[in-house]
Amino acid sequence: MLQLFGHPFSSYTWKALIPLYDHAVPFTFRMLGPDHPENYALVQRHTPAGKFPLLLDGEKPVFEATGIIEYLAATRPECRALLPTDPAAAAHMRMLDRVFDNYVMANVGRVVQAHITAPTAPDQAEIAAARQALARAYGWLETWLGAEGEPASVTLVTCAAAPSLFYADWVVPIATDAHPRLAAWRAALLALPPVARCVDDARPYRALFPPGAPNPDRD
Ligand SMILES: N[C@@H](CCC(=O)N[C@@H](CS)C(=O)NCC(=O)O)C(=O)O
Repeated sequence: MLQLFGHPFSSYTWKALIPLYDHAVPFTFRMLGPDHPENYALVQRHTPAGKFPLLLDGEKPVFEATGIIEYLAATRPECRALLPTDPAAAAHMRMLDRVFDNYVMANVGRVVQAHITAPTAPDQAEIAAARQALARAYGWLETWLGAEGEPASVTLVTCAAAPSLFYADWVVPIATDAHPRLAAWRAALLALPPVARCVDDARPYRALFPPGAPNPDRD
């Protein structure tokens, strides 16, 4: 039996949940939070940085959201399509996965971290630099979508893109005039049933977003 350790508001937990939900893979969700110190202790024991999500397949720990998706694709026949079988196409998808982690989610993380570090006086220069880097990533993604079109189906790139674009839009809104393809793709991603489920399950936790979350009705 699979166990996934994470939190419903965590973008990287979503990244691992999306393929599990999409393929109806049976698993037990192990919540991280003050009520479950045992789950926290287990994540600390099994992962190099104490970060989640963590997947346990029996006794085997699998960490890093991308690592979990790769593991599901490799070990579960129903998850095989998460990565293309053609090696060059798979390499391309892995490259795109890095774009979302390193240039979208990482810059959201910089803004979040600035607010955690100094809640009453966050470092405005750091926030401005992160927002600028995020806007640059939007420009690249808009051009990429123009060249390749929206990826179909739920794959590694969908799992990476949906949570990172969801939260990025809270930090630097993806304007429909400047980035129409990216805004449309974000909306399409949020309409996918496994993504919509993650968005809904996270709604009660929006107050946890350090820079301040938008209205609960706004995705
Ligand atoms: N590179 C990791 C990043 C995981 C990560 O940053 N997780 C966050 C939650 S979204 C976390 O564990 N935060 C708690 C902490 O850093 O102590 C992955 O892809 O899984």
